[in-house]
Amino acid sequence: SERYNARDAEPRWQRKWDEQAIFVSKNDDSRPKYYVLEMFPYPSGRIHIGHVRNYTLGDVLARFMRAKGFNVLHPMGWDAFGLPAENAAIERKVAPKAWTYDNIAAMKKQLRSIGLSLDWSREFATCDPSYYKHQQKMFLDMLAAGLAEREKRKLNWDPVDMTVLANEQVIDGRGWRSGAVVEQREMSQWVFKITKYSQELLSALDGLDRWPDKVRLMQRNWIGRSEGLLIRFALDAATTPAGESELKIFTTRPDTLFGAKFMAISADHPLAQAAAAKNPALAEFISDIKKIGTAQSIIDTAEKQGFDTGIRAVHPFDPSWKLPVYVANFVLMEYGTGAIFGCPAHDQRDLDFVNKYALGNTPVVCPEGQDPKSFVITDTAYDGDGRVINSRFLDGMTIEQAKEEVAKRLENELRGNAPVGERQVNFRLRDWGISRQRYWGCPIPVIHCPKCDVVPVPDDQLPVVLPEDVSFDKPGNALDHHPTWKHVTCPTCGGKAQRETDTMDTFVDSSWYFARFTDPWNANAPTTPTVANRMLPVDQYIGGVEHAILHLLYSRFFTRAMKATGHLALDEPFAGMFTQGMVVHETYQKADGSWVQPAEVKIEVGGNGRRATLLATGEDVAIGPIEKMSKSKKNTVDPDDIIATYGADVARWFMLSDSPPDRDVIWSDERVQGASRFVQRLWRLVNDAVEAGKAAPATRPASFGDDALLLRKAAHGALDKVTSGVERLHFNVCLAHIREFTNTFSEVLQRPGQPAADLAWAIREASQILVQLFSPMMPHLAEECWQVLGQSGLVSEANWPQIERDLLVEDSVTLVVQVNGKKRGEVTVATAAQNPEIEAAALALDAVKLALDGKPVRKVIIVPKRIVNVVG
Ligand code: ANZ
Ligand code: ZN
Repeated sequence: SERYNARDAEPRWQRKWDEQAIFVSKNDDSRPKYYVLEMFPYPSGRIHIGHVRNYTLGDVLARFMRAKGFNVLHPMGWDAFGLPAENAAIERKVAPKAWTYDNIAAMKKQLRSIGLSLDWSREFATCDPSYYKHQQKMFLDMLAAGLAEREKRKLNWDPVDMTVLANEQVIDGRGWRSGAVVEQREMSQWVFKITKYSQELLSALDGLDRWPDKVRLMQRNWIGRSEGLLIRFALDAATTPAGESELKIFTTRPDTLFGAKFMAISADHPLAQAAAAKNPALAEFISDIKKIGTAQSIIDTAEKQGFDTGIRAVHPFDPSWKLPVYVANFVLMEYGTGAIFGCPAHDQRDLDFVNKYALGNTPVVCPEGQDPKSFVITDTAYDGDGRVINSRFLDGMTIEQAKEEVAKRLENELRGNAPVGERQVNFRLRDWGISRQRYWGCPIPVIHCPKCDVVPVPDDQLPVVLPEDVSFDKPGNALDHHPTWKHVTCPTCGGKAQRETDTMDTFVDSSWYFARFTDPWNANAPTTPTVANRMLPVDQYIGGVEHAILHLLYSRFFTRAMKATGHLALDEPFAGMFTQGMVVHETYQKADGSWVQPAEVKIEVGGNGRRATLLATGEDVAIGPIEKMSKSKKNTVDPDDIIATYGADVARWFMLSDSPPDRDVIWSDERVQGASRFVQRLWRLVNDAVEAGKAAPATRPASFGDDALLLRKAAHGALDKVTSGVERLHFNVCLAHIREFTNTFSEVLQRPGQPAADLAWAIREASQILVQLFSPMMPHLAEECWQVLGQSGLVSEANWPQIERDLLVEDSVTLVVQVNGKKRGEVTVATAAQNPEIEAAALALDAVKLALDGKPVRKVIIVPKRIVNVVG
């Protein structure tokens, strides 16, 4: 037979699938549903190899579940708003909309060439007004439900360009275009009240048992629940500005209260402001440390700095004990109360701080087994377990006991009318700021009226559509600069008013698209609840671990908000979550340090290992480390090139075969060529099998000879392994079983002579099973083979083969052999073997003879299929 020609076959089958609309799923289908979703792409212009991996993983599952009889929903769309479209507009003078939709068209063509079983009838882009209309409606619903609010937030302000900058537009503290030092400015922002669900979002993680543990852990840490105590420290009046009398702090370690050496407050704390009013040096310090911004990463790495305000706080258990109050750069106003007491012996930040300002430390928790007298802390704080020391009435307690004791005492102590201490649960999670001062996003549908304040845009005026006649000549928000768009009359009073010019964070767009896919045709509402409730949750969501925190958390919140506003009736959008690994590749570098693309390099494998030269000139290039594919290192491969050279099936097979889906896969041309050879091998095998199977009787033979049985066992064994492997997304393991089965199949086919009727029948059965087994992975080749096998219809529509369980029974069992209860070896015998045979095999073992040491055997006890115990 001729070579399999992917270039010819692949587009042909893709057209056929399209014409017959076999991947379109109907909402009124009575079969059980299965919703497979891969994270939808940003239309950057071209798909990259990571997309190919992501969508292939989902596609294998989708095709498999379809064959298993499920009504599979496997949709695709575009996460289409965002900054790159505006940058293109600035750099290349193309309108963001045109740029985006052109990219979508180009990428859709690429996606089609991969042969994915997608339901394109549900396609949408988040920048379609028919999508964001509903998002605007939901924003208004959330506003009415108290789930959206205005809040003052700090933003990056570029003082030269006079504009707000997105975080990614701030490079080393400077504006990307102006180069000016960026300032932090407070402005009113729209936020979603995700913190109303902090506890619920945390607790519900326990039920997400088909999520990777690491993702759940990342979410837990992000939500950051901590139990602690609020303590009101009295301030020493003589040192304190008028009007201030106490300092409230939040601590998770009240057990360390006797190790306190200082108090610290945030630069934004009202007490800091009050103290700075009379102290210019302090005011200057405050303005200095505010410049570094409030990003946690900066604060964690910046050197600890403080300024003694002169104010003294009084220890809650000792009126004569005064603690200095510092303004410190590591205390955030946004967490707890914006104030802490510092216990250097048991907190590294506090220790760094006291070591800088020579405030000393007293250890108050001593590790078990350590002599308290010799326990000193110098550079490393001790945050482990132990017994409380140096702490008066707490001495000898465990940390937990001491926490409880301090909480009890301070709860019961009143100052004014209020207790000095109060238990509190704190969360790190902040409300979700969704305002972006950018053009290419979903407009926030409110109007600001000087008389009526914030007025929602009436429903019948939705969507608030982005104007297209915008100019990017000026820095900042093109919506704001538009000559007319924002000037409107107030829907309430009819007076002059202005539209909100902020647009929504693009994370909002991706927080509900999975719900929209269930009924994207509904023009009147974001969802059709009966349909959404039936099709959701997504049974298997697949995407990169880089979205493990925010996107998933926002989607989980948004689902709850949609439930609260009547659009859905579930809490968790994704029942199963899978994070795929990256596609990585070697890097190549010329002597001058410039990076070279893999396609320009020739690799030779010789005695001294691998050597790389430039194809064009023959000059040597250095082989660098394997890294994530990136434009900067040029270690990318273009999916189009791969598909043009080898076909999509080869790319898919390679991606699936080389490592477990959750690990990184190293792109290797050599291995891709290996996959390509395997495709041809399968093609030949199937064609040979057709020949050999010609003599097969129409009905199943009553019995099978050895060769037929061997083949049938291999086929059904592989079927069993692949079936359970695909369900668990162990694709690389599945592929290994397919290869193994292929080997057995080839061997059987190579037996000389015409196969007997029973074998011919088994060959025909095996070839059908084989084609079906690899059809989720290599669907084009599978269709071509299916046709060669003389099957009517498409393999993509065929039911998954039935496993014959009898063929899976193991031929042999292995039993542990003991002598007088001690393990001495193992014997493997036929499953059908009788006791005398097993006994003989066990006694024949050298290890058994040795252990018996010439003593007679008194008894042999056999536990079927498990143990042979020889009693000597
Ligand atoms: C005294 C203490 C002693 C603390 C000790 C820790 C160890 P989590 O677990 O993340 O909730 N803290 C409180 N508010 C803060 C703020 N706004 N900025 C910076 N740090 C703040 O952390 C709670 C601990 O972080 C609190 O417990 C407080 O320091 C600090 F050996 O109080 B601790
Ligand atoms: Zn008004």
